[in-house]
Amino acid sequence: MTGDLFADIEPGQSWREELAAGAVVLRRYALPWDEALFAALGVLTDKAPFRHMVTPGGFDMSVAMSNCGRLGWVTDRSGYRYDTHDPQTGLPWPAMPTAFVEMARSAADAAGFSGFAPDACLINRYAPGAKLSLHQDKDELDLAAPIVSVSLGVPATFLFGGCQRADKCARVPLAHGDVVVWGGPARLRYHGVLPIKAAHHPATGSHRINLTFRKVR
Ligand code: MD3
Ligand code: FE
Repeated sequence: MTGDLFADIEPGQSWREELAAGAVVLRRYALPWDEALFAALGVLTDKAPFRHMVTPGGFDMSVAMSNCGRLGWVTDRSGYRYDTHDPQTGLPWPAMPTAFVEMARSAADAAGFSGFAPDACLINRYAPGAKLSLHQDKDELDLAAPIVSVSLGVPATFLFGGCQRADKCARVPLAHGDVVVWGGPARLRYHGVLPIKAAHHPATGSHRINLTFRKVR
C-alpha cells in the first residue's frame, strides 16, 4: 500500500480533540477552505510580504511573518505591539480576506465561541528548522475572546504548556487543515512550536503556514 493515510477523508469531515479546558483541536476542519485560503494568501503577501522581524533582544526571528486585518502584530528593538500599518511598506495591513473570516468564525462557532469577530490575523511561515520558543500571547486587550489557529502545509509539533514557563509541556502534532481554538482558562497558557522537520507538502513545498486569528481591541 502506498499513499496518504488520510486520503479517504471526505471534504468537510473533521473530528475534535480536547487538549485542556478551553482548548480544542478541530482536526482537518480547514480542508474545505484550503484552496480559497491559499489563493487569498498569495494576493495579500504580494502587498505585505513575509519578513523576519527582530525581537526586542535584537535577534532575527526564524519564523517569517505577515499580517492582515485592521491590526497586525509587530516586533522590533522597541518591543512587541499591534499596529494598523505595516512598518515595512508604510501601508495599512491588507484587509482580512472573506475566506479567512468565514473559516475562523465557523471554527470558533464549532468550538463554542459564537460571534467571533477577529480584528487581527498573524501569518507565520516556517521553513525547515524554524521554531517558535515557548511564550504567552498576552498583547491582546480582549482576553475573553478565543484565538483561532489554522495549520497549513508541512506538519509541526506544537508545545502546549501551563500557566508558568516551567510547567511541563504536552506535544501535539498539527497537520494540514488542523484548527486549534483556545480561550477561557487556556488563553494564557505557554506554548511554542518545535523546529520544523524537512518535509514536502503539495501546496506549500517545504513550508508550514500558520494563521492566527485574534480579537485585539
Ligand atoms: C494554546 N503561533 O503566533 S498557534 C503565535 O503554530 C503562535 O505558529 C503558533 O503561537 C504557530 O503566537 C501556535 C496555536 C496556539 C497559539 C496560542 C496558544 C495555541 C495556544 C495560546 C495558549 C494555548
Ligand atoms: Fe502564540
